[in-house]
Amino acid sequence: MAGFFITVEGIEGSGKTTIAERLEAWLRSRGHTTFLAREPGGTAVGEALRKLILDARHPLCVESELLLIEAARAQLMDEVVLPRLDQGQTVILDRHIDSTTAYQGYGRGLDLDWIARLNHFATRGRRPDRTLLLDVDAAVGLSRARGRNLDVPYADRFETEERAFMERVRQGFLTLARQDPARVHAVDASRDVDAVWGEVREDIQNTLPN
Ligand code: T5A
Repeated sequence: MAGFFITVEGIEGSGKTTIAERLEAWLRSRGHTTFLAREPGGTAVGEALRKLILDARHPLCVESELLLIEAARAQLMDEVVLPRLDQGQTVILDRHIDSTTAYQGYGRGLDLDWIARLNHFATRGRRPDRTLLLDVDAAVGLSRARGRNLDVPYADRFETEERAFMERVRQGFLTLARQDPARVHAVDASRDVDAVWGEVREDIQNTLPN
């Protein structure tokens, strides 16, 4: 019994969390046993690493950042994702391997081959069955994300990055979508939430095995 593995990707404020939650509720209503988690995170170890990775008070070198993200991912795959897929469940991740390629590779300039190898190592080679890339202009995404995060106790390090960085990340995601059109479906996420959700639902409806 093989489960189905969906990832939701995009820059900050593209609407990933909103869409991933709708997707999970919809799949549940159709009788799927689902599991939704965010990366980095999703396990006790992963959530502890997430705090370290996102805390602007303790700057990380880019190599440490990459390795901590991959460590959180390896834990999530081992503890949760792979066993649940083996049980036939539908797993949704809010960010996954493409975020690492886009942020640490295209955004921060780390070697793409290294990242591909680390992604493969951390996931044991299990790739998502479908990836929804919510594509939005960097300025729009950042303003949505900042609007929501004004009351956090410390600055989210990634959300203090400039627009130029986010634009490189966005172009990285779009390159990935072009390279792997059988897996990655890019959705125009500048539209209102209901329009974005409608396209996502239709795509998953057409992609899910019967
Ligand atoms: N990271 C992560 C890496 O660098 N490498 C990696 O490998 C991984 C896994 C944390 C950070 O970690 C970095 C990237 C990130 O900087 P995160 O927790 O997913 O990742 O953080 P964000 O992407 O910043 O999460 P956000 O919550 O800000 O963005 P979402 O999830 O894309 O957006 P969402 O759904 O929370 O919506 C944000 C706001 O916009 C509104 C929502 O209501 C909300 O207020 N909104 C819309 N408004 C208008 N139109 C729409 N279509 C809207 N959709 C949502």
